[in-house]
Amino acid sequence: MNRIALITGVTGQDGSYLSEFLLEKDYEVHGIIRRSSVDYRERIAHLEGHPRFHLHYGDLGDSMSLMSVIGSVRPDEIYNLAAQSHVQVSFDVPENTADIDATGVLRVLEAVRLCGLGESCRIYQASTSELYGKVEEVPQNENTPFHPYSPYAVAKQYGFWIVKEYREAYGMFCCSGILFNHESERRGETFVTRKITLAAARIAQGRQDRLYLGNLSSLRDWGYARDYVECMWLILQNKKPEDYVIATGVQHSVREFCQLAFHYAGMELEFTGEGMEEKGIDKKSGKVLVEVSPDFYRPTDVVNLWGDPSKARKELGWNPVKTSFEELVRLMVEHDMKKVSMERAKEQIRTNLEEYLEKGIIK
Ligand code: NAP
Ligand code: F7E
Repeated sequence: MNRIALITGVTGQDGSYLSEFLLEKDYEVHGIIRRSSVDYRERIAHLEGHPRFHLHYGDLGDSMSLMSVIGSVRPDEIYNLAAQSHVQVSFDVPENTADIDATGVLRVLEAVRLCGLGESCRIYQASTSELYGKVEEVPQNENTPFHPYSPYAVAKQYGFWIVKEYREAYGMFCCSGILFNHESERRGETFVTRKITLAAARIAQGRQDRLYLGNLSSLRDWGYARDYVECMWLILQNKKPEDYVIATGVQHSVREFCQLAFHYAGMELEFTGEGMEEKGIDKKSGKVLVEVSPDFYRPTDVVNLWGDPSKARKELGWNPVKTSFEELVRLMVEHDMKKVSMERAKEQIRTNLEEYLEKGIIK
């Protein structure tokens, strides 16, 4: 019998990698998707039609849909990855963020309990280093106090504690992975890493003049998403339900990410000036390629995230540095250089076709 996993947030960056990972491990994988007026399943399109991959409509804001899917699928493992996951956006939609990222977790836990699966179903909750927020200790581990510093982080803090509560009150096997930033070729295009790699590729190919960013000095512990989904699975295979910090243990600034990404795209950046006046200049041409814009500053920003993955390394046998920072940036830039080339080629073909149609060369 194949084990059955249910993934909320299956269309997201992590959901897509986790689906691939679990299918390779012979799981039957079910995913919850939202109805959308446009097709937003690009990341999992290659999995649709797989005999062990099934999608169900549902929403973390809708208890009935969760009860219905969980009750019919009766999963052995649930990976609750669904969330309004953008920190800056959480300042614009704080109520929705709280509903999905906080109460949504409670809805999943209650649905499992009410469907009579409390003793058999293991639950992974996608928690976050944003809980450390205005950090009280560097680097951060499982014992570092939380100081959430955005509506997103406050909502995720509820998610963390309600998971712990269900574990202690009902003896359920539910755990949180406190994951530090993890990126990939599938990262959403408005997160800083992907925004940078796409811009570097567009600038290198003459499709964009300049990149505008916010706080260049912000520090992050960036890992590779493909490596991190393995840890989600390992956490649920553990003997005891426990929470784990998942990070690389290596820290870099947004500025450093930028310099490396532009380097892989064939440009060497030099940063001059300070604060809002800081600029990234192409050493060869002297052109300003990166500027700071107040639009990308947050009302409160988390600026010093650095994880200590010792517990995960020791207890789960997980390798936190499988993919190095340099390799991650290179992978993302290479992917985006190809993506931009493809876009250019498609546009050229469209222009040629339009011209041929206009001239009557083709009908
Ligand atoms: P992502 O790419 O933004 O994906 C989020 C997923 O949640 C998407 O599939 C989205 O569906 C779904 N979703 C949003 N609202 C929903 C709702 N109301 N009902 C059902 N599904 C909903 O995020 P990610 O980077 O894969 O992250 C996965 C999880 O890990 C999130 O919970 C995030 O907060 C957390 N996390 C991420 C990181 C990181 O660095 N990536 C670090 C720590 C924690 P649509 O496609 O329909 O929008
Ligand atoms: O910002 C700074 C920004 O949006 C990183 C989510 O997956 O990881 C992610 O949240 C840093 C911040 O990610 C721009 O101020 C500068 O300090 O890429 P980000 P995030 O906020 O760390 C955590 C762990 C999660 O849980 C979340 O779900 O970069 N920054 N300039 C910028 N950020 C953005 N987005 N855009 C800029 O132009």
